[in-house]
Amino acid sequence: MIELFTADTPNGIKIPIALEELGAPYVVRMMKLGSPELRSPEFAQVNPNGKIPAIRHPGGEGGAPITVFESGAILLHLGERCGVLLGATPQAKAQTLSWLFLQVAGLGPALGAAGHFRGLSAPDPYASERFRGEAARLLGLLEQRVREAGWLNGEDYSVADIAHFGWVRRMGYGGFSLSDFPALSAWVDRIEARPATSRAIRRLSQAGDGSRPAPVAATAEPGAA
Ligand SMILES: N[C@@H](CCC(=O)N[C@@H](CS)C(=O)NCC(=O)O)C(=O)O
Repeated sequence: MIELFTADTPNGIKIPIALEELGAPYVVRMMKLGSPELRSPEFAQVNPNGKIPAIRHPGGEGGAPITVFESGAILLHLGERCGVLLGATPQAKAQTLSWLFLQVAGLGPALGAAGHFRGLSAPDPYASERFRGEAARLLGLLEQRVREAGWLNGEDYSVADIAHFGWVRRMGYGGFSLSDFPALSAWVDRIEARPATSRAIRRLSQAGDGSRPAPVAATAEPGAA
């Protein structure tokens, strides 16, 4: 069984959506952001960087668990294990990687920083404009891609769409409105209409906020991922 360490955030929702698409059984360990548990030695065994999302499952050398952190790495790891959600043709696979990396290295950090500086009691105009401007540019690029290609890899639904979905649906945090991005708005609706997405959103919302500490030290239950 896969253990998923997560929270109800734009990065945290990506992995349950992928797991639900794959039909892989998993147990949710909700982690409270800002809690000491994220920086604990036990959780460092799963993610030395002390952030969610991260996963742990059986299958490593000599019975050791396999651990993966960084949402983009987890999405690729799961897609490779199951041979799905990565694109069917060489060009679609290449595009899946490209748009996935643009999310984790580009839009995610830009929207996160735009939201952070926007939320300051005394906003710094330079920082606000820098990150808001970059996020706006990237959202414009995504809007164009989705309008022209449907799905981000140009062929079918993939981990690239899942990665961007978590952030695009929460673009309000960075001071943007989906109503200004009609193609992205329709793309969000299409992803939200997928049964796997509804199940993932429901599962996280029912899992609490991590106030009751997750048993990080527990070893993963036996069974194939
Ligand atoms: N690049 C990482 C970002 C992970 C990240 O920033 N996670 C946030 C929640 S969305 C977190 O764990 N914050 C808690 C902290 O930094 O203490 C990924 O894509 O997984």
